[in-house]
Amino acid sequence: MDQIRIENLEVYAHHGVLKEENTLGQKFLVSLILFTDTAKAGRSDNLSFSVDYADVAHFAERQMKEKEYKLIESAAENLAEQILLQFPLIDMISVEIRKPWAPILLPLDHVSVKIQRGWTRVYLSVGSNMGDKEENIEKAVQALREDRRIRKVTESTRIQTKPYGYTEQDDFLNSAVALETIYQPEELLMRLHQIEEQGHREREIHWGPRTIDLDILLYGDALIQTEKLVIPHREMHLRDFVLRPLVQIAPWAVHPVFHKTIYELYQEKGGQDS
Ligand code: PH2
Ligand code: MG
Ligand code: MG
Repeated sequence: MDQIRIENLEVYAHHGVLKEENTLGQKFLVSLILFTDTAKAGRSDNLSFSVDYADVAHFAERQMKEKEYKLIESAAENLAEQILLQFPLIDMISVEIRKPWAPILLPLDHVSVKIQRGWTRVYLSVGSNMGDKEENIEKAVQALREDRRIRKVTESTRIQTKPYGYTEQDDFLNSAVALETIYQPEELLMRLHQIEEQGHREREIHWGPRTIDLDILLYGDALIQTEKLVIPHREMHLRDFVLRPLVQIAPWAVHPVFHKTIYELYQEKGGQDS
């Protein structure tokens, strides 16, 4: 991916854990790498197809001065997020913040943090088998669309499916959703739980009837296995009600464990109910 770099932007600000740092302030050096496709701007010589580095630099200086943080980690996190939200052509950003005058009573060049953040493509499975199923799904998708940390939401068609697993329950309405997000995986999980709660999801029987269920299938090509979260979803490749809508919107997405496309996984299942 192409890069636009802003190196060692000097900003006088007041971040710090120590009181002297907050009252006196000190010099910060901010370096940004903007990952963005410059081809169209390059071919046309037209700035409107690119990101104006002057705008980004001024925006960054304002962000660094406006809010005060104890940690340069927080200053960097905030700066990365605000720039990603403000400049949609930036897919990913590296933010480095240096403190050349860090008051630690020892000589040093500088201390710094450097982080990389960006928009990650995510696929969700959506299901409902209680109440007004269409409306439950519609509301959940609407909530995703309205979240500023989520963009480019597209939904497959909604299909009626037989309950898989615990079968003594009503048929499901299922769909798949593609989106991009700047939420970290666990943050996204918490946000989805929030949307489920707003849809009056009651967690009673495991795999039982539910008004709305939002499951993360893929998060970029991340492999995650914690107590709370397993990505890729551990059974996505086995479930027709997941693959059938997903293949509509992401046939060439690659499962990062099996190294197979969604299309291949769907074909292997033979499009059969499972
Ligand atoms: N979700 C389950 C269990 N079984 N069956 C269908 N057809 N659709 C679902 O969304 C579904 C299911 C657990 O989340
Ligand atoms: Mg589920
Ligand atoms: Mg779930």
